[in-house]
Amino acid sequence: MSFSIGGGGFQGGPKGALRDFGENVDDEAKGQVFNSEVVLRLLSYLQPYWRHMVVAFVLMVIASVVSVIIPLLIRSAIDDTIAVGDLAGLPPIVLAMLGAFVVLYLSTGGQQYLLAFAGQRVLTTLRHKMTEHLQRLPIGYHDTHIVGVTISRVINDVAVINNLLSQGLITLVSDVMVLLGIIIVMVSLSPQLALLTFTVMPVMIAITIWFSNHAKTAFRQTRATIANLVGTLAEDIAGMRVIQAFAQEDSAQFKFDTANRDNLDAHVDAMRLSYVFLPSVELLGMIATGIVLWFGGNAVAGDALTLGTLVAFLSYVTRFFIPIRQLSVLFTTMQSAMAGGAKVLELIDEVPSVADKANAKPMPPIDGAVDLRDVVFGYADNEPVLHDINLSIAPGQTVALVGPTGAGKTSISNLVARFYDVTSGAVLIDGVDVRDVAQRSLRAQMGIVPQDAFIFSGTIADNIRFGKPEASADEVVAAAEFANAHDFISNLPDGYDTEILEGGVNLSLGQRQLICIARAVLADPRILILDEATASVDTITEALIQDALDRLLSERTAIVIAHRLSTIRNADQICVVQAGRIVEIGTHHELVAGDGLYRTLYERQFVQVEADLA
Ligand code: M5T
Ligand code: MG
Repeated sequence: MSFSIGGGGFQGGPKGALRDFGENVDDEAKGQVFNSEVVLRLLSYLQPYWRHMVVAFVLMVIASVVSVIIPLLIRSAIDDTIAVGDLAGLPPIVLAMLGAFVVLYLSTGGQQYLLAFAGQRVLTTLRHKMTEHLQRLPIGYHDTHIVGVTISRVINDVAVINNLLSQGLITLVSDVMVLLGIIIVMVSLSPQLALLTFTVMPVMIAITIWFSNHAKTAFRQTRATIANLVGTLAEDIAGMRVIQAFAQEDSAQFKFDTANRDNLDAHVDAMRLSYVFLPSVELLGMIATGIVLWFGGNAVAGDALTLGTLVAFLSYVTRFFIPIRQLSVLFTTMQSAMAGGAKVLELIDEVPSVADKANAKPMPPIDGAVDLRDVVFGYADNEPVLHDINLSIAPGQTVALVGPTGAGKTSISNLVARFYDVTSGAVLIDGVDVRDVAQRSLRAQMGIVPQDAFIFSGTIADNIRFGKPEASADEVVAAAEFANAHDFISNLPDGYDTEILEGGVNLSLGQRQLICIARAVLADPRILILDEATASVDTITEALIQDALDRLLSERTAIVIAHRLSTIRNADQICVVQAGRIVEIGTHHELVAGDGLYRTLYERQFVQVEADLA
């Protein structure tokens, strides 16, 4: 079983805060060992490799048969040559045994190679499918799912499935075959000795059932505690700045240590079970060997049995317990694979709540008219956060959304970009309902500069050309110049090739914003949505940003969630949003002349600023 979070790039966001990270493991409580629907669907992923699987199966049959035959060769060597003093027949048998070992070696190795080959490819395909689907799932899905759990599905759950597909199923078939083969040969060699061997079976079955039942809980516990451990660690690393700022290292460490100790306890419990179970199986094997040796020895002395048969029998008894042991371990593998498989399929089956219609056409080149008509919208059912929103934006206009926190400004912009669908009413762009066109063709013509300027790891140039990967170096520089970012970038030692760390932490907030503006400039969207950051930057950067914004906004339709007075003053329309409704619309001068919310906001927030600027 693998719990590792492979590779770098693990980002447990603050979304996971205060959640129970182990929650996804609860599914395993159902403890299904076999779920035909899950198995059949997962097996369908093996279909492209059916030739590999057929060859692996044939090799497995060969290996099983050969491993059952080898003790018979030993018997023949003893009874037909050694015991009768005729050593002439010995070399061919020894050669045959050597040959058998070579066949066993090649068939086992080949089978394992083929299974790993197919298994690893299925794993890659599944991860591809899952991330492809994740990209298709709307923002609403990602906003409501814990990052760490989603990662765990793509990494850990897929890995358990691989354990089952590549090793489990074949182990199951080959163990059962070997077991049956051994039983048949043992019974035909000596029914009495076979029956004597089987006397340990009831005990064997009893302890296997006992182990399987306890292992179910124990291994489930290890999975739950490791998920919790990963979650805690991810959250701590994501929140390190806050932990250190509030000097909470000790309490964070305590929380981690608790999770760490729970994980230790769970593993010790699981190991203890294995340490009881596996030696018990060995012990039973020894007892069976003893029984065979005692009664078989007597039979050989009484000439009722040949020495070779006894030796072969002893060899079978030893082999007999290996598949049994493997099968009981397989039981737990199957269990996690069923749970993991169900979770993987659940993700792949997740129906996007915002999806293209079957006949969705691409959005024609956008002119830039945006209309919201009688829009009602809520994130959760029956709980609207926007009511009766009516807003008409002519091509090229800049509309500023202002209003108290939680009023619904970001929600309005979410609808225009169609991150969510309206509950009722409609969002029209150039008169076309956004639900009637393909999402990607729509968003490809829109630029969104989010509140938290998101920077990817990579170079500055890569970040600027994010929306237009084919852009030339000259275009990148031109966009940066337009965005007033060129000066600071060229002052960096590596210029446009400066490597940016994850999250853009080696850039200042103002620098990150300038890069995001350059990114939007290069993508040259017809409609721009800008969620201005409230964080204050120094006055020079502020002026640079404002200057860049003025130019960026002038050529296209823009919806700006504005906090800067200068942006708001220059807007063609100002929309005052309050409690999910548009309560005032007008220009700065119109609204200041009135005595509504805008004027209050303006007086409270901006008059001082304006005095400073004057
Ligand atoms: C309006 C709720 C939020 C608030 C209301 C973005 C978002 C919001 N909400 C959700 O339930 N889920 C979401 O993903 O909707 O929120 P808003 O539109 O974000 O308000 P705002 O942009 O005007 O506020 P602010 O603080 O950004 O100025 O009840 O809980
Ligand atoms: Mg907002």
